[in-house]
Amino acid sequence: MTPSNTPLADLCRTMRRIRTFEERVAELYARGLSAGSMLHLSIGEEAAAAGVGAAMQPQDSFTTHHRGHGIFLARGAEPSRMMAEIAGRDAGYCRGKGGSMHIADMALGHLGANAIVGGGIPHVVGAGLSYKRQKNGAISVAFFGDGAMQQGILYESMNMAALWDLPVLFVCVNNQYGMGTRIDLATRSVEFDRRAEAFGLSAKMVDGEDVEAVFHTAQALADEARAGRPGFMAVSCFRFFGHGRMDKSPYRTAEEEAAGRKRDPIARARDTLVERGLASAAALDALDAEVVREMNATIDFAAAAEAPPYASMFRDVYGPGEPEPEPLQRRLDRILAIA
Ligand SMILES: Cc1ncc(C[n+]2csc(CCOP(=O)(O)OP(=O)(O)O)c2C)c(N)n1
Ligand SMILES: [Mg+2]
Repeated sequence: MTPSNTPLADLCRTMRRIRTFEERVAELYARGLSAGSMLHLSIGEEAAAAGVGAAMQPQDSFTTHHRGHGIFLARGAEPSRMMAEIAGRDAGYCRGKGGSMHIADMALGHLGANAIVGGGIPHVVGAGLSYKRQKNGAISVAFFGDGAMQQGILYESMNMAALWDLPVLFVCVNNQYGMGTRIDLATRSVEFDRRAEAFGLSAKMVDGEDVEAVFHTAQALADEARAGRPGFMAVSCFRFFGHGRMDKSPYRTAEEEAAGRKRDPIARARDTLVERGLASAAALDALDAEVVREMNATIDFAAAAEAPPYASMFRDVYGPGEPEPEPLQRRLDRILAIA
């Protein structure tokens, strides 16, 4: 049987594509080809992206936190254009000006990744309000980390979404850490669903090792949100590597890391497919090899792509109707005069 005939196989493949893509992102960084110094990998957290992403529809939109590569891939991003963006190339989704942490694409409903913890959350409330008025059947989904559970903007956003019956879903990817701070050192209450319920949202906690559970929970909450009952879900998972590429996680013991990495949603999905007789290990290996080929090509594409031309520095940065930015040469002259 071909594994792609089952939803679990599709979810497994999406997770494999995310992980392999991010392994290539790490390679891009190690080779000095990434733009900017910060890169955040979601390896270990793939079930949140794949499971919720699969429960969304083409008309839906979303925002992500700074660890959002996987979510965008799960929503149909073209990996080579993503890699080009992360490398700061003109062929990237934002012509190299967004990079890993500010990637966006209106065509795929990506309203923007955001480096400010909690920063992307209120945007989905605005999107949800517009969808409600347009009656277009779309929902808007905010993805954020457990760190944002301690940000006030989340509570203003949940309150407004509930009060106005907006088609919105809040998704907390709880990887147990905000940078080097373990979640129980950041809050006395880790029962996040109870916080959301207090605002009148439908709320669920789900195990991020089990991608099917994430998918089914997201589907149920997305259906409710589409009917004007906003929801919240927290996906519990483990960040396999450091916060950023330079972080060697000195705040975690080797035992904790080893135990955390055993909570691997991809290994679990593979085992389940084989146990249920839905795929052979050999067929899954062949699919993995195909994904590796696909993702290897993204590095070659990004490495060969051009940087944006110097003269385009301010193009696409300001919206139509916004005041013209100061011409580049004049700005440089002014800065040099001050220096
Ligand atoms: C408002 C704000 N405060 C602090 C930071 C610095 N910062 C960047 S990422 C991060 C941790 C975020 O943790 P979490 O939300 O759990 O996301 P994760 O990195 O675990 O995916 C912090 C504190 C920031 N970017 N924005
Ligand atoms: Mg976190």
